[in-house]
Amino acid sequence: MNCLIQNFRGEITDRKPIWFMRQAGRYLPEYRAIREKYRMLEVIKTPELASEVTLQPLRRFDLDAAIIFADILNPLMGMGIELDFVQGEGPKIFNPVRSVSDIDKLVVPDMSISTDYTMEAIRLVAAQLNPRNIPVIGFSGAPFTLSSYMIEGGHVGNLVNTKKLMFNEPKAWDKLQRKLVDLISDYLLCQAKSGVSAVQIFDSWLGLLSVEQYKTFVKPYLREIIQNVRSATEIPVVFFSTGTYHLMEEINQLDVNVVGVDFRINISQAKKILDKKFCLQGNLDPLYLFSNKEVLEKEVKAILDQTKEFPHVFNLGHGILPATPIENVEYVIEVIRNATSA
Ligand code: 1CP
Repeated sequence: MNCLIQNFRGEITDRKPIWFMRQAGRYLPEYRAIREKYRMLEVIKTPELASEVTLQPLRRFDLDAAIIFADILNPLMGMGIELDFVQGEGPKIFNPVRSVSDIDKLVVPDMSISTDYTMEAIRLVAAQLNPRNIPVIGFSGAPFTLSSYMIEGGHVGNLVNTKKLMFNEPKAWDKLQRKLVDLISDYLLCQAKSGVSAVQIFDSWLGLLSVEQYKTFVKPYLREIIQNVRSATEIPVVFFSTGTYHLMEEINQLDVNVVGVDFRINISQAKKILDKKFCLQGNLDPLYLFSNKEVLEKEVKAILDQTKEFPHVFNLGHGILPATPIENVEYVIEVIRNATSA
């Protein structure tokens, strides 16, 4: 079995598994070359291009997994959400969801059809990587983070519209969450059928909620998705969020295999709060990739020292940034490979 999957399943291995969130992206010249010719959505919707971009970082670096190239937002197009990725601005939604009637209009499509392009990209990548014993990771946004984009219409900011809907119209919120539970469960299970070896749920903006808000407006839906996935497939499930130190006791109750830890938390501290059963993933601050080699090495080694005694997958504490120097990505991997025995 691949060392990443072994750790995800609760084993400690000699080889430290490594992958980076957003490992396919603008910091790679070969990615920029593709993006000069094709729009973001074209890359996502063309299986050969999505597969090519997914494989790019694995040609350069000694990584232990690929993450399928897509975005958390494109699956929403099948619901009737109109969106695009605007150069320099990030995602933009042209028909944000603000009222009960907007929510009523949203459909829950069959994801094997509406995101057939991603399923085909997964099959293409898995055909290349599985013979080399390298797993493909699938993913989805979590209902809360997806809702925040759907409601705000783009970058989430302080969530003013999202919280307004949550607080003033809890029934409408529930209706939206139920549609997203069905969509996300179907999406993740389709990815499992298409050949991913693990799935990661991104709840990137969860840290903007209080514990009570989490319990009321997020927890029941998240639990249902995890339950749906776990009861239908054996593949490990990763839960990633940021700014959620105050929610660790809650995250501890999720029935997932792996907790993605962001860079704000000391990873050994996170381990103390969380049950032994979890593998942890993370958590180098992506900004250390802009520092000098001495600082970078010290920080990488600090994470290695803290994670010797439990299942752990090395990753960043959030996505890799577009201006990241490639040689520093190489250096992180070199430090890890030299410091650990395999
Ligand atoms: O080429 C470009 O200019 C597009 C930049 C880009 C890329 C490379 C976007 C727009 N999305 C992606 C790919 C992507 N997004 C992946 C691919 C696989 C990989 O990791 O290599 C993944 C897993 C995502 C997930 C994603 N998209 C998240 C969750 C993770 C996180 O960073 O918190 C979020 C919040 C998004 C929304 C999004 N899409 C793109 C941008 C710039 C953003 C963030 C916008 C914002 O700040 O709100």
